[in-house]
Amino acid sequence: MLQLPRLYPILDAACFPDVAGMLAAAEVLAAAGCTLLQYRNKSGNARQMLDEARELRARLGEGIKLIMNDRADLCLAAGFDGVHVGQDDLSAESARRIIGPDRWLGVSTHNPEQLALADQTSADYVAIGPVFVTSSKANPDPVVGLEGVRRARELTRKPLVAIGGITRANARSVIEAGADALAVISDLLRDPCKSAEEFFRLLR
Ligand code: 3NM
Repeated sequence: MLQLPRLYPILDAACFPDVAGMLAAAEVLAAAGCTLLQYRNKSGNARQMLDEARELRARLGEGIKLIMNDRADLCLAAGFDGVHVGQDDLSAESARRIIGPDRWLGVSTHNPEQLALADQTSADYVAIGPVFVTSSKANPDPVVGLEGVRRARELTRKPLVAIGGITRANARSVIEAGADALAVISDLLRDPCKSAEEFFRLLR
């Protein structure tokens, strides 16, 4: 089974003024000690996404695990380490067929039914969210709260990633509810280095 780091930053292209800004944030996060990053781009076309993903790979080197959001094909093309699929993307098994047995596969879930189904797949980790209110996702599912994280923990032995509205202020409570790792977009944006270091300190 995977050993996920506590902090799982997501680089959402929409949160940066340009690609250079996103790449700079990625480098800062890597320098601060992050070893797992997800690249997310809900509005770019395939070519833009591949260019940006390859640039991330080139800048960050092989020492960091890079996960592609949604697109198993681009995961392979960019030399990423895994793909993360949502409920409207390829199914876990279809994504698995594309990426093969060794790359990481993550699946988003938003309720106990989805989580129990994801648990039966070959996913390497499952995500549950949104834990709290988030403004980083269009049309988010209903908030599951810490109770949703506890319930998810009861339903799977796979590594559990919590996502949605997670900040330094609530991080500890989410881990205590049973999450193995915290996926974060907004609370890493303003000062990625300081924020990542504070997350690490809080989650030790
Ligand atoms: N997925 P922030 S919530 C990308 O519920 C994403 O699956 C979610 O961003 C889910 O840390 C979310 O800024 C947004 O709240 C997370």
